[in-house]
Formats: sequence, structure tokens, C-alpha cells
Amino acid sequence: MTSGTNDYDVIVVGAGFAGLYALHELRSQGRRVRVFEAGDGIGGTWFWNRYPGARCDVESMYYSYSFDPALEQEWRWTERYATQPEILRYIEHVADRYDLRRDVQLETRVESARLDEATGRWHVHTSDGRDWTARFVIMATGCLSSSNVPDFEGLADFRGEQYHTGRWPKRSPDLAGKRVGVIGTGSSGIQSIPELAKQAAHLTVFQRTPNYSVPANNAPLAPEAQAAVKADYARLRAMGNGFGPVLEPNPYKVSESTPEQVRAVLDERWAVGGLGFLSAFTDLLVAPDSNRLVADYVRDRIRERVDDPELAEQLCPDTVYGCKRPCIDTDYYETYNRPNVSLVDVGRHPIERFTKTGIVVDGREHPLDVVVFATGFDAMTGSIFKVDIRGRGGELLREKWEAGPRTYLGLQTVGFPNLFFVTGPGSPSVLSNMINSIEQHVEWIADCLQAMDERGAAAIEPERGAEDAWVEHANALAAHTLYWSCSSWYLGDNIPGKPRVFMPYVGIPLYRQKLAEVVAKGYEGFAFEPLSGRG
Ligand code: N01
Repeated sequence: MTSGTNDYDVIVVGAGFAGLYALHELRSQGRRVRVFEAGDGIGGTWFWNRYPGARCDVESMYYSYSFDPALEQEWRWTERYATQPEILRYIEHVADRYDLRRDVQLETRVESARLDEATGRWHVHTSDGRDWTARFVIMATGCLSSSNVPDFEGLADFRGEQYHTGRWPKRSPDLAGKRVGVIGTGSSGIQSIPELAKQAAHLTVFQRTPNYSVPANNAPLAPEAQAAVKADYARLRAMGNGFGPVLEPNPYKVSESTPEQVRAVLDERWAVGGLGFLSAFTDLLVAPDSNRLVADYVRDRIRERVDDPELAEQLCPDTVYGCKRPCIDTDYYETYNRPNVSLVDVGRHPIERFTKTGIVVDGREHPLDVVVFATGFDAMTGSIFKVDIRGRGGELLREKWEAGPRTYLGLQTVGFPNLFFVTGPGSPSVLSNMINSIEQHVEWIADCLQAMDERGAAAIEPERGAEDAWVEHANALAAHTLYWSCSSWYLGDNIPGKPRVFMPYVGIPLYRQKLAEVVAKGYEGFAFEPLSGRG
């Protein structure tokens, strides 16, 4: 079938920032686009992650679309770091402003996408039992959207309430008077723990690995500060790899700096707050000695924030700073000074099992009414694999990527023509400002489809050699970093059986340059199938 009500030019999976922008861009080109979204509302990550304290760790002025200067100018953010409800309001405003909702089908999960090689069209099956066809499929499924609850023994027996931070109920549960346990001290745990502690009778934090966190220094956004950014938006957005000018990378290595200079850089970043430590020195993630200086600095600051010295030591990470995604917080460490908060170290003694009434660690039961899983996500590939995607010869994508994801530029993979990933593995994605990367990918895809129209191409697919070279190049870049020194979701370590591969591409400016070069050389590394080639 090449026409009819269930046939589209493009099917987009997911209605978060990426899917909505893909819809807007491709529909502006006159294409018939349909977006499927599993949730009963748009927003992706910002629809699902409603846990108390959820906010973005990129500043709101820079965690926003840049594609339309009028939109940039009219939207007013209220705080330095936007809360989840505010970001969701922004996404809903964008959807209404560009009349996007009419092409988004909610509460519909894409279950499979199968290439029909004879016609070159993708056959898509959705959870409402319907079948669709499209020339292109775009996976806008998000990098951190497949929530992970570890397979704890006895979990099914637990009688209390259970919530995952990434699937938080719309009506937030009433925790007053309850004994609440939180498992996990990544970004979601570190953001939610201070808020949960205010609500619960007692909060028990089950910590396997302490994480580095730096104060966010969140504050209301003064209208003058906002106006100043808006007056110079394009230039400011381009600075600091898109995280905003306060995070402009320091161009020096620790080894090129005197101890006084190192201290001054770190003091300045501490005073500003936020993610600036990641770009404090260029050798931070490649030179262990340099990293240690930064890590020591942050550890000293953690000790200053916790009254009980023993507890402070338990909260101090001994990993490389930035090996796991660092966190930013509001009163995280101070929360452990509250009398109703306790920490259980499950690094040395892992959680043994759940009982009907609590969690057992080292032979002792911790009685709980509520358990909050802040246990993260099957990152980058989890949501892609939830769709049964079959390309040439019926090859299953999950099987092709069994030993780790293989893409060319993070955008496409051999054997799956006309299937695109937005911020896919092999692109900077989670190491970058996601909105910048989303816009870059969507615009690249839109330009590519335009170029295909102009050259009369039916399909695009990477060449095997280009994909192999890209995977090798991306691995080589990651090999020189300290990312391998700890266990992290970047490497898939948090999911049993997942291959240990560093999934994002290290180097945002280099990536931009590579993408531009590929296009300048007539889509070097891609093969186009002519329209006449179709049977
Ligand atoms: O998940 P995580 P997250 N027993 O995987 C622990 C983005 N994000 O949802 O470190 C005990 O980081 C696990 O322990 P360990 C951001 O990119 C952004 O917090 O594996 N503990 C870890 O402490 C972030 O990095 C924002 O030893 C277990 C925690 O659970 C990413 O999402 C906000 C365990 C999981 O941490 C993911 O963050 C939120 C077990 N069996 C998220 N299994 C902002 O913008 C896992 N853990 C601010």
C-alpha cells in the first residue's frame, strides 16, 4: 500500500522535544507526518519524570528550542533551572503555537516497524491494533526513557506503595506520616531526596555508590537578566557547547595551571554552581591526576555540608569526577542533617531482598510504607529495542546491536534504510545539551529528505565501511577517556547482560564538524537508492 488513510510520508515514534520538532520541521516541508506517543500527554521525559524536585540541570534559558526567534523572545522562564511542570507547560505552549497536536496520536505505543523491501516502505504496528505504512520512520524515543527497576528478590511480596521516579503518578502520592525508602543516588535520587525528606515521617536512602553533586544555586530569573540573554541569544547559545555562557569551557589543562589558578577556577565554578565543573579543565576526563584535584575539591565541599563526619565520608564518592553523570542539587547533602533521614550503605552490603514490609540489608529489615525507585534507565538503546524493528532480510535491530549499537553518525544504521535516530548512540546526545542536539539532528534529517527529493532518491542508508569506520572512530575517542574507570549507564553497566560499550560520541565541536563535512561532500558514507530502483 502506498496511499490511503494509514499511509504517511513519515512516522515519528515519541512526542517529546525531538518528536514534536521533527513533526514541525517535516510538516513544514509539506510531508504527511504522524507521531505516536505511548503517554496520554506530550512531553516525553518531561511528561513522565514528575517526581518531587524534578528540574532540568541545564539552565532554562538554554534548555529551550532555538528554531524560531519569535518563540525564544516570547517565552518567559521563571527560574534559573526550570521545574518539570514549567518545562511541560513550555512544551504544551509549543505544541499549541505550531498546531502540532492534530498529528500526534497519544496512548499509542509503536510495537513493531518492519521494512517491506519490495516497496521500500515501513510497516508499523501500534498498540491500538492498527497497521500503518510510511516511507520514513524516525525514532524520537529519548535516551533516558525506558525506566529500570532491578530484579530484587521478593519485590513482588512487598505490600507497600512503589514508585519509579521516571513513572511518577500525575497525582503525587501523599507521603505524610509514612516511612519512605529511596533506592538510588543518581540525578533523580539527588533531586527527589530533599523534597521527599520534607514530606515523609522518615526517609531511608539506600546508597550503592555516592555521586558528586554541586549546588545548583537555583534562583528566580530577574527580568533584566532574561532580557540581556534574549538580546544576544544566538551568540550566547553557541557558547559553552550550548550549556550557556556561565559554563564556557576553560581552555587549559590542570597540568598547565598553577595550584592557585586551579583553586581560582574551581572556586569560581563553585560560586556559580551547576554543571560547570565538567568543563573546568580540558584534561579533566583524560588525566587521572588532574581529575583527582577536582574530585578532592568537590569532596571537601561535601564534607562542609554534612554535620556528621562519618556520614560525610559515606557520601563522598571515590570515583573519577564526571565518570558518572555528575549531579547538581538544592540542599541534597544538608538533607542528611535532618533527624528524619538515614543512609544505608548498600555498596558494601547489597540489598538482600524485599519482604512484605520492607527491605533487608545485611540481615536487618528496614520497615517501609513506600519505596521510591530512583534506579535509572536502560539508557540510549532501551526504548529503541522496545520496538520490534526489522530491516533488510528481516534482520532484527536488537540482534544487529547485540554486541553494542552500531550507527553512522548516530543517525542511521546499515540494513535499515530510511530509519533515523534522533540523538542516537554514536552521537554526543547525553553528553550535550539535548535540545541543541535534537535540533541539529532533526534539521539534518529534514535537509537530507529535501536532498533526496532533489536527487530523486527513494532511500538512504549508510555504507558498511562508513558505519564500521564511525564505530571505530567513536570507540577510539572514548578509549582515551576516564569514562571506563567506573560503572555507569553510559556504558550500559546498570542493565544486567547489556554489552559494555561507551554509547555517546565524545566531542561536540568535532561532531558538528564531521556532520557538516559529510553533507558538504554530498552525503559521504551514505548510499542513495534511486526511485527507479523500486520493484
Ligand atoms: O539514574 P542513574 P537517574 N541496588 O542511573 C542505583 C538524567 N537526569 O534516574 O551508581 C542499589 O543515574 C545506582 O547505583 P550505582 C541524567 O542524565 C537528569 O538518577 O549503579 N542501587 C544509582 O545510584 C542522569 O544521569 C536530570 O551503584 C541501585 C541510581 O540507582 C540520568 O537521567 C534529572 C541498584 C541510578 O542512577 C539518569 O539519572 C534526572 C541496585 N540494584 C535524571 N540499581 C536533570 O536534568 C541501581 N541503583 C537534573
